[in-house]
Amino acid sequence: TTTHQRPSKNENGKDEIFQREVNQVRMTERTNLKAPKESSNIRVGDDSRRNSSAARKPGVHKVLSLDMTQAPRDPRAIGQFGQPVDLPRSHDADVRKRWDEGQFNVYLSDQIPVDRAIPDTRPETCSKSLVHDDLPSASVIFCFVDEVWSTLLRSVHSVLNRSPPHLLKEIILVDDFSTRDYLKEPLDQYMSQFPKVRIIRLKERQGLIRARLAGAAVAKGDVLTFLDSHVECNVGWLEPLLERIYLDRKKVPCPVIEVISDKDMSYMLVDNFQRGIFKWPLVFGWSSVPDDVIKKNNLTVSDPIRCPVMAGGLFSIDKNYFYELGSYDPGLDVWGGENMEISFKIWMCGGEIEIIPCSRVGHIFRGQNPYKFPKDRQKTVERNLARVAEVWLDEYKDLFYGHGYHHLLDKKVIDIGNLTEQIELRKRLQCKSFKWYLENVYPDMDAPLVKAEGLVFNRGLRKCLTLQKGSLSFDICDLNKQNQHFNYTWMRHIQQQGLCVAPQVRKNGIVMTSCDNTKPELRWFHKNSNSAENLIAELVPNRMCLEAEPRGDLVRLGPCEPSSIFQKWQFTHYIVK
Ligand code: LR7
Ligand code: MN
Repeated sequence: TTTHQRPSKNENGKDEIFQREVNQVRMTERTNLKAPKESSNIRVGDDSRRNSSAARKPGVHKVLSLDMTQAPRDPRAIGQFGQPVDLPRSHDADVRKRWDEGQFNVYLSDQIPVDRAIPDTRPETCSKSLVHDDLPSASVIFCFVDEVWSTLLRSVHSVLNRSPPHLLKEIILVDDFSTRDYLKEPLDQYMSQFPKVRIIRLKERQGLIRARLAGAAVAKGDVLTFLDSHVECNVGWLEPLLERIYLDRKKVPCPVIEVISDKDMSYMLVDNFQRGIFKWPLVFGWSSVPDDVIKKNNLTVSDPIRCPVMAGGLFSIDKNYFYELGSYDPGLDVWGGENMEISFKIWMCGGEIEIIPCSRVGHIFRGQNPYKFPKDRQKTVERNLARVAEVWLDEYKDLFYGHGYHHLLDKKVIDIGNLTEQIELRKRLQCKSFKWYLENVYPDMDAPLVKAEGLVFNRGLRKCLTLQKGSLSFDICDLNKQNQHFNYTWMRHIQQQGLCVAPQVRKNGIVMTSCDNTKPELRWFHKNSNSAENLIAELVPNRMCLEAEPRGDLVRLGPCEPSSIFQKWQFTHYIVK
């Protein structure tokens, strides 16, 4: 097992990396495949199956593993069968020169057949599993902006060649205002040989979220299947997805997303039992299904895996259900956050997200976005996430803001736009709370509502902060005294009920005021540790600290002095270290 690293979607500047375990796949016996007999050969665009009695008969059949029956056109081509290509060093300059066109090895991709074979990485039982004959049909939607020619074509060919024709209603290519010439007439020309492929051109750059909505709006199939434009669908990928929706239209199945190497273009198998999760502040990642969940449910490698969140790019959803859910928040711009939005929406409003191990699609993971953002990239993504947090996270949104996004609360700094419709939608659908989601869908998630709580002990006085008749003083520490209990929150408030400790700069005093997330002056820096630490007023100039007056029982604001024990404070419980 090797480790494939790719940057996470964390946009707050930290270079957090989520790792996806991958394995190189050996050449399979497919290499020796002979040309198939005519009869077993189902050609692209051939709809004859629809009218055949076999397809009409109610019942089930084995998943169709279409192009397994066909030998590839050119078995000796490089990259064939998904094998890694090690170009001689003499090509390094060419590789480098073209890298930025797609943020992967474009030079190599252009030399690999657009309809190459890839290894069948499904668990063994998959090719024998049964699906219904009367599955819903799918519209496959690819959105792209300035996608590389060879990868866009490979994506389309993999769908055409590996989807049962009677289930593939159409392929919709949504051009999100690309600038490259080859994506204009040459693309129209090329795709005109495939009656099922339609191209939609957006008149201005909309971003992938609104581009998907534009594709969905014209789709004629029963099911929408969204894919990124640099993927390769594996054999038998479609039917297992449609089968889940057939069984329950509120299931939202995702294929296993495998890794196409950005360097050598090899197709790599990922580990079993991986699911999509998030960490704060709404950073997507992969993690193993907890062992107790596998044991309790007797999960085998081919069973669907319930996922707290989806990666975003690759999934099928019943078209009507997609619209019942209010589709995507159309206020989300360009890239990012929409996977969180749709995931919370699906789970909280009665649906389910699953990864289907018998459905596998390779995706080129890239280190950077190869296209420009109309506005600042970081600002775009954090604005999207703030919209999601405001609509879906309830009281847990403090955890989002508290992980490096405090600045988003200042309405003068960023305008996250109008959310009335999204909030209305959530009410109308009678969706459950985020607390319910955490408890029922993602119980292993760590989501404490406060960072520290309990008594606030001052090391100098050896007494505790006490709130009496609206003002702060000290008293002998006593866990039974409710007026000595404070929370240190994600907003960095020192809080009792709705009241917050606030610095009064002119008098070097301290007052209690109503807590308000948008007021940075109510925030205190405090290192969570088991020794007493300073409480530093965030917005006050010249670093001022909360301190106890050594002789009185008063609290005041003083210039921070690292050695002063009267400025050292300790909460009873530190929930977050
Ligand atoms: O403005 C844009 N317009 C577009 O049409 C920006 C992008 N796009 C297209 C783009 O050409 C591509 O086909 O949208 C698709 C997705 O963009 P990528 O490939 O740059 O996204 P990604 O693979 O880096 O990121 C993942 O997260 C995104 C968050 O908004 C989307 O949900 C992507 O679909 C998603 N990709 C996957 O889930 C594949 C697995 C990667 C992971 C995790
Ligand atoms: Mn992608």
